[in-house]
Amino acid sequence: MENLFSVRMRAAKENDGDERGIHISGGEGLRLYHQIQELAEELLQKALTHERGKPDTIHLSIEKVKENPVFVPPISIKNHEANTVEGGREVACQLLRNIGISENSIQSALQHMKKPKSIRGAALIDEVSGLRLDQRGDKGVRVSRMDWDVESLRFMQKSDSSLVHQRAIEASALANKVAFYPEVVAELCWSDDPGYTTGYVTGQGIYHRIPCLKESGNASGGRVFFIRHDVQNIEDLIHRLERQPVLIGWEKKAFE
Ligand code: PML
Ligand code: MG
Ligand code: MG
Ligand code: MG
Repeated sequence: MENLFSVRMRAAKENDGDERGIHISGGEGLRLYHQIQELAEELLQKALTHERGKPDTIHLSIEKVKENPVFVPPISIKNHEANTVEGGREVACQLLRNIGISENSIQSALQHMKKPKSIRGAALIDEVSGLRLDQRGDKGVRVSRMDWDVESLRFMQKSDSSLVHQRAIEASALANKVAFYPEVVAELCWSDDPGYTTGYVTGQGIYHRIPCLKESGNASGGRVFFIRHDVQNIEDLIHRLERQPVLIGWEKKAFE
């Protein structure tokens, strides 16, 4: 039985008045000791060559995970079609309506996603009122300590061609962790990277990949989690989103 390590990177550009700077890129994974170097190098490469620009600070943190990870079986993936941003966003909005998210909340999420200064983590909003529930401002909630179980990913890749793209692999690991919590009804995401225009909606056990969620060249994006209206303890949910180690897949082995 081997220990797992959480390997995390965040890169930022300096910005007067904001000690954490402007977000450039982030990434992470859960790996065994002998795999740390490989992932750390990949993440450093990602930070140094990112299309959002050259960072002034790069934080790389490597930490032994002390809790046993929870295995979360992956949700299914559905690929949608759209040729225009209007069309892509309409697909996203219709999916959110079908999941039961209110029109107020959908509009509030879109306003958030269109902000020119995208936040580093996710915004948590009420599924009915659309009001922001976390108190994290520009930082948002960074979902952390999750990764695909490698064998489960290989298995999923046999039936789903979208899981060959590194982006889709990383984003779906995060989306699977988020969808696992019953307090989260749905998620809307598109990248803040100007060149990447595919995003997704998750809800009711499906990761819906949607092309054309923004114009190429646009650096606005992020994540919104729609939270059940009756959730009392938002801080407890935030703690699990940030700290609970989760492997996406089916359990075959145990870690000590
Ligand atoms: C990001 O990298 O910032 C988010 C990417 C979301 C879309 C991932 C996919 O292609 O499925
Ligand atoms: Mg990212
Ligand atoms: Mg859920
Ligand atoms: Mg990004």
